[in-house]
Amino acid sequence: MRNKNDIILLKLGGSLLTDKNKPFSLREDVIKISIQQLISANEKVILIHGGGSFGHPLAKKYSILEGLDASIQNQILGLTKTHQAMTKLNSHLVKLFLEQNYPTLSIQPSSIFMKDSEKIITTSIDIIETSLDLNIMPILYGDIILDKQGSFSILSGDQLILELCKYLTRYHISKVIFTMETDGIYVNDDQSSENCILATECYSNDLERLKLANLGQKIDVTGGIQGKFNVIKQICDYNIPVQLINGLKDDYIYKSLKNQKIECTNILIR
Ligand code: IP8
Repeated sequence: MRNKNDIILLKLGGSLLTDKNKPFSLREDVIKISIQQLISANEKVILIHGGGSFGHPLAKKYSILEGLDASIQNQILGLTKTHQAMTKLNSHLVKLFLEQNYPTLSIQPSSIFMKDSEKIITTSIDIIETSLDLNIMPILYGDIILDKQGSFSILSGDQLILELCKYLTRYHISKVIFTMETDGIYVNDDQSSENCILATECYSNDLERLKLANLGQKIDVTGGIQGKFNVIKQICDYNIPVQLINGLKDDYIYKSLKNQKIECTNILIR
């Protein structure tokens, strides 16, 4: 049974919500179905979404991840445009929730997080906790992040989840769910490089050793699957289980939120 302070962190991947091959294009049907499942589940959730074809093309064009570089023309303008693109995607999602009378609040990661000598800091985590107290679902997203040394970078949705795991104190995170376009992590079985199987259970400290099947994962500016593994491992170090689920399959988001059985990858803590 859930405790009243239990929450779930759910990440809707950018490649699920948008068409990554076409800048600024939404996958409206996927978005609507995902939102409907979240509303039906009606669990205490913090929703985090990725950048997809909104944030990534601009971040790449202006090398935002790599920080301030005077040789890149209009980089500062590109930085602000990257943020603006993310708020556009975010407000679309918030609007859809509100149209269904589901209270959600957009919280700008670039306003509550900063970097200080590579460490991510915040003084505003209580905004998120107070929203949860009020039964409002906070919606955050991969964003730009400014640093105290005068540069900037990207705070990916995955990294943001890790920071929430670190900083949330009044709420207990019962699990983190990452939605993707496959059922989870596929690995090659030992005999053949052609046969790949779904890893339904995997210990966090075995992630690096997995013989991953190449399913043509799209690489984004924030690190692709290896970057995700790195974050997952650190989330598990906080004793929080992680589930990688297929966001395109019927009711999987709902079922995962309700702890019902689905075909997916569960990352276990040893
Ligand atoms: O899609 C990246 O977030 P992600 C956000 O979670 C930007 O990696 C601004 C590219």
